[in-house]
Amino acid sequence: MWTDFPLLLSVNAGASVSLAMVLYTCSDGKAFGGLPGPLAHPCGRAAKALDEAGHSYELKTVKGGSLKIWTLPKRAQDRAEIEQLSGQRSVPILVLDDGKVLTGSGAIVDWAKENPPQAASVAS
Ligand SMILES: N[C@@H](CCC(=O)N[C@@H](CS)C(=O)NCC(=O)O)C(=O)O
Repeated sequence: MWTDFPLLLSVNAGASVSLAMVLYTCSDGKAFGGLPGPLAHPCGRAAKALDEAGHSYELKTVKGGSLKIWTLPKRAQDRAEIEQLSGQRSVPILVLDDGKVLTGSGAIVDWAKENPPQAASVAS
């Protein structure tokens, strides 16, 4: 039988939940990020910028890629998590400690340059 039972939530004011940053890339991961200019692979470019800035993060690779046309039939399935997180299917995306999502290598590279690890953890 259902009774009016108060929902008790225990909140520890001093506690903080720390989530690791997650970089999602295609299956090429960090590869080819150091190639010059337009030849650099977007996912590798994002990873390189984070590495050079000294950020630690979890790397998750997803299947598919616009040039890998044989993966097209499974694109929606392969990129479901990316779509849920960012509203589109392209990688790289970076999920910050606070849950904010950065989409695209340009945004990730800019963020890495502007937010050294210490500033990033103080701000969150
Ligand atoms: N302009 C984007 C391009 C990113 C891009 O081409 N990503 C590929 C993987 S390397 C991708 O996910 N393409 C979309 C798709 O496969 O659906 C950026 O610089 O981040």
